[in-house]
Amino acid sequence: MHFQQAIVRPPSKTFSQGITSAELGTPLLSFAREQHRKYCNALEACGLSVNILEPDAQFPDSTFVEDTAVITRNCAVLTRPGAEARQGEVAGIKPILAQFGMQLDSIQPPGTLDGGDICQVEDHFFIGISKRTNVNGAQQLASILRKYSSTSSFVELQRSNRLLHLKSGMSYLGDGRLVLSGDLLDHPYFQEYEILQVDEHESYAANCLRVNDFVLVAAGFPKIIAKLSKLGYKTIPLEISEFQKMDGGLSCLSLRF
Ligand code: CIR
Repeated sequence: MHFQQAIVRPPSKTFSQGITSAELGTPLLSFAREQHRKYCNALEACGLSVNILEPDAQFPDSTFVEDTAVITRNCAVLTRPGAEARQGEVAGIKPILAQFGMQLDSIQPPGTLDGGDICQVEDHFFIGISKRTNVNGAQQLASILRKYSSTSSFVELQRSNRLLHLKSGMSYLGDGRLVLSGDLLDHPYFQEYEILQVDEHESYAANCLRVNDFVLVAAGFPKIIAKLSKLGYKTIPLEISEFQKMDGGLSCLSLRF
């Protein structure tokens, strides 16, 4: 899949008041802003035009834009985030999607769905059923995708409390290759793919991001970076410690299309 555009929203002054269970300490806003700037530079280096929205202090987690929409080749689906405090973020992302002329669908109550639970593998969508995405939300997304001839399957995350979202534990690299960590490694749905196993101590790095000719990967995880390099991928390691403190990963900081 070739990406041309990204949408991001830098962290606002309320960033540290967002939801987190990481217990890694309070993020420092100046570091977070700097890390976010470098993230945007990396996306540009991958050939994307980066559309930067205004920071939104009303929603501390609004920098994690990926959770507010699912963008596919044919449509964009406005989500209904599972954390009530985040539901207002969706109205803030709608105008730019409309500006790009996207066909908009949306998840309705009682469905909840976070973009971080959606892992697209070519024309198939794995949808994590998590603390944030419920079965009703997943079914709504599946039926929207069906309208455009895309298929989906549901991946139950309940047995692994460790993962906030499906993509906290996996990524699709293209070329039929999945990066997987923890319980997801044994999941029957994934056995038909070539699997890159993420070491237990590097599980945070499972959320890496293939963008055109590059793979963005969290800095400080040498084993997975070595595996990616061995397969010929050009990696861009990025320091994102301040976002990790707020339970966020690389993919959740942008919407790509
Ligand atoms: C939250 O708990 O909703 C945010 N603090 C982190 C969201 C991370 N999003 C993602 O991995 N897609």
